[in-house]
Amino acid sequence: MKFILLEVTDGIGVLTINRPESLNALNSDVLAEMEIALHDWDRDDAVKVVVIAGAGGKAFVAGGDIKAMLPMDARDALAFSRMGQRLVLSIGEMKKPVIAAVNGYALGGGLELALACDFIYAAENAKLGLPETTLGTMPGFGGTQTLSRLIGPNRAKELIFTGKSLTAQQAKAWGIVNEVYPADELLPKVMETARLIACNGPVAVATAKDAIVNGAGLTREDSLRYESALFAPLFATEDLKAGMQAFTEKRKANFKGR
Ligand code: CO8
Repeated sequence: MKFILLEVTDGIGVLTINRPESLNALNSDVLAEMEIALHDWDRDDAVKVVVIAGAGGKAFVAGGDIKAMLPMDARDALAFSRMGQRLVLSIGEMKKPVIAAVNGYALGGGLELALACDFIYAAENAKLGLPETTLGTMPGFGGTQTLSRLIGPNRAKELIFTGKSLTAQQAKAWGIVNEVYPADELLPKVMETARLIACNGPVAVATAKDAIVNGAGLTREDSLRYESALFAPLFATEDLKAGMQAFTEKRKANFKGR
């Protein structure tokens, strides 16, 4: 891989976008490498949780690569947007939880990528926004949909129409970011949370993610039916018996992922 770094420690895969000279801007090569890496990790039992970060300390991702987008025509733009959206959808479909560690700028496609993750922890220096309209374009990597579903259409419109950025604390107040930490504590805190998740039953975590992601578009009744349909088969897993048995014996369960 040329533009991403991959490291697995204690069941946690850290994918670091590594183009610091361009503030980790996303071009089609970065997207292609991410798609392959995430696909592989989702099938790898050694990886229980995924963290996405940006190299260099100044940015998570400062957006789609403006220099790569400038010469695009409408056909190229459609292909680029669909490629990015495929990545967004695949993160939602992954069995493994994906946490975004936002250090510095998460702008445009960078915020859209972070929003595609299951949740975001940010450093105090983070700046989050969708400045695409300041460039004469608009979010094309899922942002119009993910942001308005997360914070409501009115706040999403304000951010997208003005292109202004939020500080990490403002983004937390708006429900975009779960937690904010000093920059040097961000990755350790993300890893701490990832380790907590990695201790839990992998099938249960994956199934809960499925219920939340795929139940969201259903009617209330259908979503509850969907939840039950996912809940019931967990009782046929070894992990559920191991988890409940361990509780009755006042010890920690050792989950096997089946
Ligand atoms: N694309 C390409 N290069 C970038 C980008 C970017 N988005 N952001 C920064 N860079 C480059 C700069 O050009 C510069 O390179 P060079 O030294 O060769 O000139 C280098 O990174 C460092 O950047 P700056 O010198 O500008 O650093 P500053 O600290 O002065 O400013 C900012 C930092 C404020 C983040 C500034 O770089 C900036 O405004 N960047 C652009 C932010 C932006 O507008 N992002 C949205 C882009 S559009 C988008 O994301 C649409 C995506 C939709 C589809 C995606 C599908 C996958």
